[in-house]
Amino acid sequence: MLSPAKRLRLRIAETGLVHIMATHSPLSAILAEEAGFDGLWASGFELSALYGLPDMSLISMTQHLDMMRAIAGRTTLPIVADIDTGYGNAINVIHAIREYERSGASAVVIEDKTFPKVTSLAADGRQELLPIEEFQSKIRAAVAARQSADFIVIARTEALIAGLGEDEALKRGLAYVEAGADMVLIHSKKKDPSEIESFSRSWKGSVPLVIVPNAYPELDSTRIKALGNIKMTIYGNYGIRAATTAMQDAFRRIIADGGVQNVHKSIVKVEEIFRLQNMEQVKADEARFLA
Ligand code: SPV
Ligand code: MG
Repeated sequence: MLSPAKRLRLRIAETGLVHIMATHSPLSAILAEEAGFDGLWASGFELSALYGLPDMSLISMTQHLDMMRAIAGRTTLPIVADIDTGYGNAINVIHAIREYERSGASAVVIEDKTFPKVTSLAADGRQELLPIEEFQSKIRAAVAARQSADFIVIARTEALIAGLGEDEALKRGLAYVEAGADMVLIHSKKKDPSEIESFSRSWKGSVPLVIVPNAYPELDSTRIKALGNIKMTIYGNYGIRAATTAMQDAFRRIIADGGVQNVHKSIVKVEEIFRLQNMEQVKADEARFLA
């Protein structure tokens, strides 16, 4: 049996572009697996939102790890864990890598912001970056701490998010490759893909790129593949947004209708939830062990 990390590496090599869906719960992970994604993004933004909190280093590593373990227990897909800034300095990163790898992650993304971070897409968010050398040390620490060579360390630069421009972003990306990163995630909050496409065309690094097309949704797989060096796309907040849309719609209709008499026709039946809960297995176990 190949490890999930090995399978993720093979899938990247085979397809040239893996599609990674954001999750905030085991249920959302099961739905992403059934829909056909290549892997899961254990998103900090989504888990923060699930708690009704902003994505600003308020969720602890323990909370995020607990959820990631619960997700790993209900899916066979590889998990890319969003560990934000790595929860501190290089020493914290070593601890985080050990914990996440042991808990079933196949990859981590670490970003070059200072702790505590501010969510990337907020207009006028405070975006402060670490000095390059300090972040290189965190990447070196991550690479040294992994047990399996298949575990993927992704370095994320927030240079474009911080408004520092493409030259700084390229410089940082190359420095992180030199420190041992397996892939570089380039993020942008510009409402069109021009910054990302330009970065991709200028990228001379020896490792492939990762993107999170949240702000520029028109960058679809055909356009991404045409760029040639982006091998992973993460659908960063689509799980929690889809869930929010569905709940807002159903909850408002129940209030408006004065009951559930209409809404029940447009949502899944409880039998579908039983299926997702694996109730069949419970029934079989009952027959076998409780008879
Ligand atoms: C996340 O999903 O937690 C991310 C992507 O890091 S973003 O929120 O766009 O920064
Ligand atoms: Mg995040």
